[in-house]
Amino acid sequence: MKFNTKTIHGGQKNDPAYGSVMPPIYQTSTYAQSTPGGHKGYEYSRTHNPTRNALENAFASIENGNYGMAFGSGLAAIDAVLKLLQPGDEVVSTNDLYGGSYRLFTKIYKDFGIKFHFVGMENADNIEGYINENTKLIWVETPTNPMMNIIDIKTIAEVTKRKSVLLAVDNTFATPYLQRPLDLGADIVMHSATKYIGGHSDLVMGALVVKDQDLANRLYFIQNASGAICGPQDSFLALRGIKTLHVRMQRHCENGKAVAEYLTKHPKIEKVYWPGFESHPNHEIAKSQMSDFGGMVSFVAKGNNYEEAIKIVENLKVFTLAESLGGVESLAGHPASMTHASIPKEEREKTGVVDALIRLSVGIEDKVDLIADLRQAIG
Ligand code: P1T
Repeated sequence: MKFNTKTIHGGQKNDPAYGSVMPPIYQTSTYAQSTPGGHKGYEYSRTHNPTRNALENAFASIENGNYGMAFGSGLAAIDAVLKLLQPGDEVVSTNDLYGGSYRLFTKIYKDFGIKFHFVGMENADNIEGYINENTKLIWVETPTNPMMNIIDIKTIAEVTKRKSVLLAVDNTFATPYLQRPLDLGADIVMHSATKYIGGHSDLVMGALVVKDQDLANRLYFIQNASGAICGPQDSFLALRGIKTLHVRMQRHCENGKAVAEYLTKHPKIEKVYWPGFESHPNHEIAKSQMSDFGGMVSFVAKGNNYEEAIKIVENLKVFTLAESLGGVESLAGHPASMTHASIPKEEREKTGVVDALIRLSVGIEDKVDLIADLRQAIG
């Protein structure tokens, strides 16, 4: 099945009870048993729920995996991956990543005896020097949030396979429409389904997809034992979101390109970060592992000035100043004070997350209105 068909039918079957085309919202915590253990495959909704299971099958299908898991947030999904580790284990992570992932790593798991190395992976060879016998996981975000760096998943996977280390890829920015990390050799793909997967800024959710059965069993055990699952209503919304992922992404890419090209020609803009530019340091890798360049664009106005950046985001009218991304509506964010505030200033500035940086999640409105809004806001 092609991707655009999988978003609608992948892993799905009509409901056996009445043939409903959409999986019903099974808003139940428990299931009747005729005798202890005499049930229809469902005992308790933390462990299994038919609506969530339908969504988990859809996740597995669109990422070309075998097993999907849905969680109460993207961070809950990352937390489940980290629970595969033991004290003394080491993780090598991209140095540019969502502030909340960095906070979970450094403020929670570091205290449980896990060591994190934050490494610029734009050159995949950089990771070799950080891998030792304690290394158990490589954590890759690509494109990175918010600097839009591109990491070569296939080359990193060759290293992790050779060293028997797990490779997890946060695919939130790209979505499986643009990039399928499991096909490139990753072991785990993770999503903040809050973003493009849900697509309508109306839910908070996380996802994991894997191919390997043993790894899936360990993660299902953690999902049930720790309990950070999502509810049936949100599962239904995410399933509905997935059905239009391909059409939404097409427009996100088209509008993202138009906005990036507009900004780069604007005399008051100094730097635009978007992997579709031929001048992007890893444009060739982006071209080889992604089918287009997505709807996320970051930029800095001339003078690299904090006050100027705040003025721009306050002036925007069609773009809403807000955390998050990936919804149909355009959003603007100020990473230094919002999504990446939990990363110390010295650390974030090393990767380019300066106080003047603005991040745009370009929505699917008419691009003429988006560009007009940027024009009036930049002045
Ligand atoms: O917010 P949550 O669903 O828990 O997902 C966390 C997360 C993980 N990975 C990436 C790449 C993310 O961007 C996020 C969440 N990011 C934002 C809220 C944001 O505005 O960047």
